[in-house]
Amino acid sequence: MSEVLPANQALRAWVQAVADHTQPKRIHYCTGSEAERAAIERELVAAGTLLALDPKVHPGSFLARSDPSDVARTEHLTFISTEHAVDAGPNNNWMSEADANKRVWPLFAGAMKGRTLYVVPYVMGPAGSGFSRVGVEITDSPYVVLNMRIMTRMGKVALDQLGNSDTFVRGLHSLGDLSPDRRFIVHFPQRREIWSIGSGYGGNALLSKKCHALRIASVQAREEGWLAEHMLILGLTSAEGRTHYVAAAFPSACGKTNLAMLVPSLPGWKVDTVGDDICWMQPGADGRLWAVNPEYGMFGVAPGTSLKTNPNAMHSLSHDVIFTNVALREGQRAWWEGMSKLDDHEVLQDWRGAAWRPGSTTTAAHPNSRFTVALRQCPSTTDTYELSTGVPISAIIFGGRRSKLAPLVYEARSWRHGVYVGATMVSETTAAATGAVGVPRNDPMAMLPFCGYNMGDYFGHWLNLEKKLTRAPKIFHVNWFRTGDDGRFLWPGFGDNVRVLKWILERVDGTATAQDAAIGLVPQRDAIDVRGLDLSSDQLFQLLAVDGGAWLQEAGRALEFLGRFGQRLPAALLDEHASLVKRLHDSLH
Ligand code: OXD
Ligand code: MN
Repeated sequence: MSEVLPANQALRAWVQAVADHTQPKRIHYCTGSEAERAAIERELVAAGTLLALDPKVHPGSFLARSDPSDVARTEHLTFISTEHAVDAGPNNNWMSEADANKRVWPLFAGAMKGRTLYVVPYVMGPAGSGFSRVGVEITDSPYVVLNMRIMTRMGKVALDQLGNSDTFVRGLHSLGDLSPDRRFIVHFPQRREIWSIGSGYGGNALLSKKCHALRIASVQAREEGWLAEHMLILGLTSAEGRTHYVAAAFPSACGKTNLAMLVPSLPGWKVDTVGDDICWMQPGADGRLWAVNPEYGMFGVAPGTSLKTNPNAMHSLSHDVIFTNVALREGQRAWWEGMSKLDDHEVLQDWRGAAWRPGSTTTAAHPNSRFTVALRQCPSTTDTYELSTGVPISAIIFGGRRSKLAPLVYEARSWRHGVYVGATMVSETTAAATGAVGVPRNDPMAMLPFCGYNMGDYFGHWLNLEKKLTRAPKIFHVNWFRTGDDGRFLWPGFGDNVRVLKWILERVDGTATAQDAAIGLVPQRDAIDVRGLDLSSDQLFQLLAVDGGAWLQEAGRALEFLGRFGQRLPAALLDEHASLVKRLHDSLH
C-alpha cells in the first residue's frame, strides 16, 4: 500500500497529535482504492479475523465474528459531552469534558501500540452536494476500514471535497482491549468530535453512522436549519406512473430495511430505494423538504431476511458482502434464522464458531447479526441516491412495533400534531441494542438513542421548521405489528405494506377518504386497497380500531414522558396533548 499524505494541514496535525498519544506502529492514509481493499482483506484473512466465504456462493464476501461481549450498540456507555448537562438532555448520558479527559482520554494512551493507525476520510451525502459533509475517522481496526469503504464514499473523494478546510468531523476510534469496563463512546457536538474506545461493533465503531450522521449532525442541523433523522427514504411510483418520495422513522430492527426495498404486491407499483437508515433533510427554495441519504451502503440486520421477506436484500447480498456474527453452513456458506430451511442432521457453526444443530435452544446467528453491503448492489436502487439535489419528500411516516393499540395507519391533522405524534412514539425494544427485548419504550421519532442534544429543543426545532415549509410533507403513523386475540399478526406486512403507502400517497394527492378519529385521520375500511388479500373484514376492523379508553391511558403515559423534558418542552406540544385528550373524552361520550 503506497502512502499518500494529504495536503490538509489541520488533518495532518490532528493525526500526528493522535499518533503521539496512541503510539501506532505505522500510519496509513486510506485512498479507498481496490488495491487497498484487497491488501486489507488478505491481511485480515491471514490473521483469522475474516473468514473468506465460498467464492461460488458468496463471491468477494467474508464473515467476521466479533467478541461475544461486543455485539450491539451499548447505549449506557454512550455519552454526550456539553458544557451544561441540560443541553444533552434527559435523553442522553452526559459526561463533562473534564471527566472525558480524565476517564476516557487516558484509555487511548498507547492503545494502538503494535497496530496500524488508519486515517479514513469519508463524505456523507453525494460528493459535491450542498447536503454533504466530510468526516475523518482514525481507527486501529482494519475491519472498520473495510466497512467504512462500503458504508461511505471513502478515501480520495473525501479529501478532494475537504480541500484545505478544517471543518471535518473528527472521529477517533480504537478497539482498546475490547473490555466493556473500558468501553466509551463520547461525543463532543460543539467541536464536532467523537471518541470511541473498547468496541469494534457497527454502531459503536463505524463512526460515520450513528455517531456522525445522527448525533453530531443533529446538533449541526439544528444550528443550520435542517434535520438529521433516523429514517429510510423511498420513492414510490403508482401503477399510473405518479412518483412520490417518503421518509420513514422506525426504531432499530423494526423493518426499515425491509420497507425501504419492498417489492410491492400491487401490480404496476414500483419502489426506488434511496436509503435504509439515515436521512438528512433541508427546506428547499420551493418550500418543500428535500432529502438525501448520507450513506453509501447498508448495515442491515440479517435474521429474518429471506427471499420471501426481502428479496431485494437477498439479491443485494449475492457478492462483496461483509457478514458479521452470522452462522456458517458447511462449505463456508452464510446462514441465519429465517433465511432458509436446514437439513435435520446438519451441523453448523454458530456465530461464535461452536458446533450448532437445528433445534438447539440457542440461535445459530446472533439476533443482531448484520450484513454490510453497497447500496448500488440493491436491485431496487436507481441513481436517485446519488442526486446532489436530493429528492422532495411528500410524506413523513413514523412507526413503531406495537402489538396492541396503534392502528395500521393514521394521519396527523397538521404539522404540529405530526410532531406530537412523532414525539410520543412508543415501540417494543429489539436486539439492536443490549438490554431486554419486547419492552415498550418511548422512542420519539426513533431518535431517542441518536439525538445529540436535549430532545425538548429537538421537538422545538421540528416545530420551527414548519415556517420554512410552504409545502410541508404530511405526517403519518403506521404499525405493521398489531396482533389479534390469538397473538398473531393481523397485517401480512412486507410487500403488502404498499397498500398502506398507497393510501398515504392518495391522501397526499387528496384522492383518498379518511374518517376523523380522536387520534387523527384513520382510513375508512374501504379506503385501503385489500384486493387479493386474505384478510377478513373483522381483521381489517381490528387493524383500524381506535380504543378511546386505552388511548386515554396511553396519553397519560405520553404526558409523563414529555414531562421529563421540563422547561425545554415546547408549550405547543402540551397544547397538542390537551387537544388530543379533549377529543378522546368527547369520543367516549
Ligand atoms: C442500526 C441501528 O444499526 O439502528 O441501524 O441500530
Ligand atoms: Mn438504525
